[in-house]
Amino acid sequence: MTGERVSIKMRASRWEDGGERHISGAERIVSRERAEEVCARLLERALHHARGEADSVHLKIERVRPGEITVVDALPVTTVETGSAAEGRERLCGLMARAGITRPAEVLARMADTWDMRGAMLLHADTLERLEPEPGRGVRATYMDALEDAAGGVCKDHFREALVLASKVAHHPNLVGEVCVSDDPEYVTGYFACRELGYVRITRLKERGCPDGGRIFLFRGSRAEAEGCIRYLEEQKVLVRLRGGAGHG
Ligand code: WAQ
Ligand code: MG
Repeated sequence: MTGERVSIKMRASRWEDGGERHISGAERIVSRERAEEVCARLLERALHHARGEADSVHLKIERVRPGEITVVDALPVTTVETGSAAEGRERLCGLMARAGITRPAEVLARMADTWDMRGAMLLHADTLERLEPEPGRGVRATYMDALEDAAGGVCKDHFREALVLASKVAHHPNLVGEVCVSDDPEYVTGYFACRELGYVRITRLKERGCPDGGRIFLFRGSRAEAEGCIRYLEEQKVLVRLRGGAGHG
């Protein structure tokens, strides 16, 4: 069903204040025939990013065998229209509460610490303890794509990529929610996602021009389960079935 595919990972960074600063990253799993074209597109994206010019771009291409891939369904999508960032954050807290997160405002406050992270913060949903092995980097969900091997242009399709990521994340039994705000200054739509509520877009979660953003994965379970969960996020190859229902328009 999935045929011969390759995983392609891109990350772009810049040297700033003596350190490496993350600009953008992407992960794809595409058919072998499309590998070169997708690499060219990701390179193009890396070199022309709203967050600035890259000093270094990494592209990693690996063969993926069909037997290694898990296929999961995309989360159902709904939208909450909000007029201001403050209203968006309030609605976000309400969604977290409905999903059984007991301290939503505190979770949201942690977003301030995701600045500059390449991955997501992994937070215990009840104790709010951080569970990432490398807090400065966070945990990056990788090896995922839509099952439908779509063409797509050079421009990033924020929604499609986020739905793929959120569907992979929500599929893990110990992950009970995800909060996301884009770090792209012009992209103000964010979301909350979990198995029970699906992927809930919030049309305004930050003000235009603001470069802050990040992700928080909410975890419930034991230490040992946290290790398994990180392995799943970083290593399990997942294709997300969009069922033709997702995508713009
Ligand atoms: N795994 C974990 N965390 C990640 C990953 C990943 N693969 N990719 C990005 N992040 C973290 C990282 O800290 C970024 O700074 C932050 O998330 C935001 O990433 O329905 O564009 O790629 O229209 O800027 C939401 C779409 C778009 C809402 C989100 O995120 C909609 C977006 P960005
Ligand atoms: Mg971004």
